[in-house]
Amino acid sequence: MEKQFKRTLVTCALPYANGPVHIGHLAGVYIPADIYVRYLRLRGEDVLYICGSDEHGVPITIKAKKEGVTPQDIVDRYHSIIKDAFTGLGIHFDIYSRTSSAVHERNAAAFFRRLYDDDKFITRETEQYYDPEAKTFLADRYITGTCPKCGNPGAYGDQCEKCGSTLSPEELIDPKSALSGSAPVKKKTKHWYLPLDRYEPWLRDWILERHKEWKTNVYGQCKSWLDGGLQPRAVSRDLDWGVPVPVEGAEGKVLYVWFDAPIGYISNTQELLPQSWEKWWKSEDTRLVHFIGKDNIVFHCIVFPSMLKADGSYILPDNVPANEFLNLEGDKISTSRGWAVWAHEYLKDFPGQEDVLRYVLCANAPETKDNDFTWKDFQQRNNSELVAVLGNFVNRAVVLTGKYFDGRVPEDRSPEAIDAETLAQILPCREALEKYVETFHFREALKEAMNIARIGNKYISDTEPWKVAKTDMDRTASILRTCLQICADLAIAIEPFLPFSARKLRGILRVGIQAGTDHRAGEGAPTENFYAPEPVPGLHTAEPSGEDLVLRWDDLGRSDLLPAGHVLGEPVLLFSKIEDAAIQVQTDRLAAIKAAREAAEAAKAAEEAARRVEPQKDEITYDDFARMDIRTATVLAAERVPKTDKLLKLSIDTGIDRRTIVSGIAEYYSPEDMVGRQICILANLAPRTIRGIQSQGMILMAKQGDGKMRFITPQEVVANGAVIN
Ligand code: B3M
Ligand code: ZN
Repeated sequence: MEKQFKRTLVTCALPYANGPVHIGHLAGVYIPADIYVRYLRLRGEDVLYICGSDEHGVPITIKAKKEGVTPQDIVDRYHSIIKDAFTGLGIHFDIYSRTSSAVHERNAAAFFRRLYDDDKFITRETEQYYDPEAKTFLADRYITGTCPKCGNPGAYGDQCEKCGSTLSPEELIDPKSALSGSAPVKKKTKHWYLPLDRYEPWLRDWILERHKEWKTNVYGQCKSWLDGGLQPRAVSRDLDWGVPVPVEGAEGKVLYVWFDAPIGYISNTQELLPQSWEKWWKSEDTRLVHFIGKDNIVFHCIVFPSMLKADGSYILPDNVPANEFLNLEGDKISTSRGWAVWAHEYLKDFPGQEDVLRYVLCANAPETKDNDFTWKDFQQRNNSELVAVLGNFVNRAVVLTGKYFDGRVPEDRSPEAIDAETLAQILPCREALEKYVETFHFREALKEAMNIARIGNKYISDTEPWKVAKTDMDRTASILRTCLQICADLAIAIEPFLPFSARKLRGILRVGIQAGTDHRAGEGAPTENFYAPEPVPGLHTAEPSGEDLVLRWDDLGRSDLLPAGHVLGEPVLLFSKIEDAAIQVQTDRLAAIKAAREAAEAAKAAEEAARRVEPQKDEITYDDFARMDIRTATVLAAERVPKTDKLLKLSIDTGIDRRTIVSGIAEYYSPEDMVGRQICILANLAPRTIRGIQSQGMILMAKQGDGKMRFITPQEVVANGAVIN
């Protein structure tokens, strides 16, 4: 028998405030969490919905340094962009706070201090790279040097972005500090470590024995971490941006971002509910669920639970339904490479179509394996699913009711078996939807909600009320009444997934939905949620519209949701077709990003190739060299050699004689470039016939690592035939 909880605490991974959120974040974490919370609230559950910006960590300080601003400037910028984007997409956390808040700094320090005072940490003294000029320790990312694997001179102390190798600063050739450029030195530094190894037996039991119900990808990753053996993990860093370590003598040290960030969930709860936060975090009646991406599994299933266990007064997560990754047009989404669809940009480009993105990201969610987002699929799902099925069914039902019954729900004047049989199909969809949502299978749950629209669409196409109306208005009344009941089912079923469209549909049907409470108002009584209909004018009737009907989740699947005579609102379109032009704008934008990246990579590759130096040849004696007769010469005439784009035929004055040399420099020089130039030649090279032309000698060229050729010319003009020694 599953344990009954009094309340559910849902946390969402705190997005790093070093960039906007993109569709990968939304599909992986925030849309599934929002569906789950909305659903639980519709079921009348008491849910607390927590998130906020994760504002510490080295990437933020690096971005600040790159832009010449402070880390606070960076997090302020992105905190508000991220927060507005969530609101714009209907993701309404009870609080969206931030880890640079005073509450969090106090709370994270106090959390650390409790573990410190209880001797739950071990300390280790290690040698870290230190910048003697900037007088600061250097995080790996702050050390640059040449990659030992591929020669990339701009590799970082933790990774080479060119060949992708994971590195350590010790491996870098000629390491330099990214702060001052000086050579870093090794210096002893003390840090605190959480001895995860001590929690291994407990974690094995808690996860592997008592949470076999966790998603396969999550359970599997935890098992491999545990099978690999856990090591103590540092919980402090030498950085000046973060929560200072609250221990005497720890100046210049801050909490490691992955120690501090999960505590942010607790801090944000305290900020919202200063009096009553403990019942959410310390009572066994609370069910804690963390929504995260797969790269955060170890922190939410191993590290944070060990921290909570070490403290001993907190509950532990009951589930951590991590998703895999979403790719974009077949390529990994990357904030640093700009390869993303940003949430805030989507809202600007597709105003009023928030639900289309919610729909596509749920339908394509990477729930069990990485998945791909394409703009073509986005357009196709909108046009052939949302518009053609859901929108079309609702619109036909309401428009025809307006046409034949003055916008009022008709009496069931002439029922037939197909009506009740059709309505009887809704309850199984609801039951399946509930099972899927409660086990975090949101893609399948969404399909069940859409099945209700498919059932309605099939029913109206099969019964063809527009034809029946020509002869039998009573039958038409029953058909449309049945359709409108299904529309009311949809207003409830799509609410967790498509809240904007559900609100519009409530306006068309003039129904409100009684949902559970939320805690956005903070302390005191939670706010009752009544999802009001979007106000729309009454349809075809001078009378004021009837009383808004109030529906609940449990009404879903009943066959008499809308009573006869209930006045409907205007049949506004729930969705609109997305034209190719709108998609073209997006694919052009991505193409431009890809082209710019490829050009930058090519330029970088060429630059690096140009610096590549050929190894020295085998040693020769002076006599070997002395046999070569190298002279100055001047080009008198030049022309391309037919049928090749590499060769030039040059007539030159060697000071000894006039001769022809054929040279492979046409890629780098035009004939016009060459005439009049003084060059250096190897005069006594045995003549060769090249493309039928006898070439007597060779022009000396400097060839770079990238193959680019430049001819050698004396600094000042000297007489032709001058001997070069
Ligand atoms: N800031 C998100 C990430 O790894 C990370 C989550 C913290 S949740 C406590 O992208
Ligand atoms: Zn490399």
